[in-house]
Amino acid sequence: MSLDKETIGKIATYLEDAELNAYEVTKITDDYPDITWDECLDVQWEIRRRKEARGHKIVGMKMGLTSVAKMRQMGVETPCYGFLADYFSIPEGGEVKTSELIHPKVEAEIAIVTSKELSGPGCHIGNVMSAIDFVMPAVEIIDSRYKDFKFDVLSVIADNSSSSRFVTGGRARNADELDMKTLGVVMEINGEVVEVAAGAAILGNPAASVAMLVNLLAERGEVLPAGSFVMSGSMTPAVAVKAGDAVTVRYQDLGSLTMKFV
Ligand code: OOG
Ligand code: MG
Repeated sequence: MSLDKETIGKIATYLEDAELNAYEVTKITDDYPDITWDECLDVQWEIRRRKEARGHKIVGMKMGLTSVAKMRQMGVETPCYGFLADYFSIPEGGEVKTSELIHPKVEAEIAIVTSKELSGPGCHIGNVMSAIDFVMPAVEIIDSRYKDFKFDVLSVIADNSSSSRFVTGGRARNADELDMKTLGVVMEINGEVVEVAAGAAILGNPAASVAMLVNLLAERGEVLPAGSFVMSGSMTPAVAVKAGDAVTVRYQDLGSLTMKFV
């Protein structure tokens, strides 16, 4: 089956309206059971185009479902990607307004900022390692627009891979000062440790996740420009949060990140 431009636009409106007005919708594969991977990406790129047309800047990319912990939690075994718009960014120590979100969850991630353009196909971890400007800690706040946070890989790709908010900062480090595989992370909510993990949870190494992103972008004739900020995916299962929660994520060698849900 192939969906025409008008239908792609209609699905983009359906999902972006749900994001902007913070309400749940049924997953798109219920209405379009034959929708393809490429068409779901067409929807995501159309949502991105519309945000840019309204004056928003795209400030980074994210990979999702790159750890076994996340794949198990969501019942989806295929990694996905999404974009980060300027208004997704919450300052370190800042407040996340739950009234703007549906059912937020937090994820502990490692972000990589690149110094060179990366292009696929055939991009591998070595290419990424040689293009790392620095590494930063990041916490993603995901918020699926789908009812009960349940979806399949096609639906989630169209929904910009549940992207919603993120916090970064901490202590940026050069890649040669770190072992990203053994880099440990501790997530605390209201002072209680809720998850612990290490960088190897991300496809063996967070840099492998960036290589995968580059190869997925190549399928659409896109490259990852120099200076890109990329979140490599959650090392831990995502943890649901509510107004009143204080979240601290402590990273080995990268400092810590805090935020408050209001
Ligand atoms: C999809 C996005 C997952 C991650 O880091 O694994 C993701 C979801 O679980 O809603 O951002
Ligand atoms: Mg994530």
